[in-house]
Amino acid sequence: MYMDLLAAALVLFLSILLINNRKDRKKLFGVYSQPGKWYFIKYPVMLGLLVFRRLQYYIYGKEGFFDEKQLERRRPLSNHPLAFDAIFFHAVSQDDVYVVAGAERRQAGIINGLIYIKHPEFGLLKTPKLPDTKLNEDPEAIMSGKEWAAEGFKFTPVEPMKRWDLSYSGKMRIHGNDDKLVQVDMQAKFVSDLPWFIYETDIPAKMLAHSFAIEPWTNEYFQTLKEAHQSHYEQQGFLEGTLKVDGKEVPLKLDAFRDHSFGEKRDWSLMHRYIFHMFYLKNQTRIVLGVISQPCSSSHMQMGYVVHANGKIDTIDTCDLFLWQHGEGGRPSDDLCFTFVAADHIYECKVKYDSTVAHFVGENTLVKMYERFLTCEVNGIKGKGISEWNYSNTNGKFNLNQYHC
Ligand SMILES: *[C@@H]1O[C@H](CO)[C@@H](O)[C@H](O)[C@H]1NC(C)=O
Ligand SMILES: CC(=O)N[C@H]1CO[C@H](CO)[C@@H](O)[C@@H]1O
Repeated sequence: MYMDLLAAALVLFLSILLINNRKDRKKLFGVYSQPGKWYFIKYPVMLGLLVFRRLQYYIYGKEGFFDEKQLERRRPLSNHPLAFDAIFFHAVSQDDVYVVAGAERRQAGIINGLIYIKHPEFGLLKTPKLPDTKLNEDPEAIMSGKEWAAEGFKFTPVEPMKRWDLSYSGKMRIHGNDDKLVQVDMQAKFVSDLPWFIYETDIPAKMLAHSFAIEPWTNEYFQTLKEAHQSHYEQQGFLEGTLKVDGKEVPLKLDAFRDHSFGEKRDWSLMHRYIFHMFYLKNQTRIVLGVISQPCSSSHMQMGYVVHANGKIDTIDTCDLFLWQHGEGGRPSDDLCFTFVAADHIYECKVKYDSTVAHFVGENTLVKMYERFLTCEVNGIKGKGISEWNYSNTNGKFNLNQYHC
């Protein structure tokens, strides 16, 4: 008995010695961490911690855990200079109509806001200050505390997880024809009966555990994890309304997506880069996939899900879209192929970017965002979509002047 224990201790000691002497793999391109020698222990530990933290959520469900009314309103900004409260809308139709609209509330009545509308009849329209996104929030909106409004646009939550109203009234610029201004009036509503998806608890714990387990664990690292906390949820739905350009009116009827994020601080300078895809297939299946690199918390994290026509959500479990293989030099790729697995089903995606526009956020120099309108094919089913390629412009790692749009 005694000898057995001694032998076991010896084996354990020698294994630790052996593993500890192994070399960790270098970060790819100096940024992207790879599973290290202790990954096989770090992963289950992290998985355990995450599942434990989520127990309450697993027991009480989404409704028992989150208050929809509280989520679906303008959030008061904390005192932190980088506090934020941001909403975003995407909408797409199979006949090439696209709407992108976003508003990020910041301190001192600043909103980073933008609208792009792409329509076969009118071309690609953009709010006049783009590529600059810094706008002044409407004083009435600050007073009422109900909506996100600045320089012509207004986004208003009407019924939690059911309806938002969007409007824009003002001039817009025609892309590629930069001096031409047109008068645009858009009245639309985002409506939905589809489930919402909240990142903190709906991303599979396995995916998160993997992303955290590949990073070096230091005190500083866990501190950052605690501080970098943001809330983010998304919902699929439909955008319906009318668009009037220089007096000519057309109806809008699009598949749509929206998100809402808020938190103590959003520091765009911590981000390295990310690619985000949103596919709307002809058969009403929708796919969301983000690959994000924020080295202080996770240098490579993948997250996404498939929403079936009946509203059922399958989360993505593995994916072979790696940031460093696409556009790491600062020039977004013209097309892309990758695969992922959700609910044991393999999806093969082909993406072709049809047109791209760019803008800046964060005092206009911190982040360069490419907003891309695309055609896709997933397992043979065609679709349309929108992709965002966001690059941090602070670390000087990218040459961001290579792509003209
Ligand atoms: C729609 O297409 C996707 C991708 O090919 C497929 O996974 C999904 O099952 C299809 N949905 C229906 C209802 O056929
Ligand atoms: C998914 C995501 O974080 N997208 C961000 C890309 O950049 C815009 C700013 O233009 C943000 O508002 C989005 O939230």
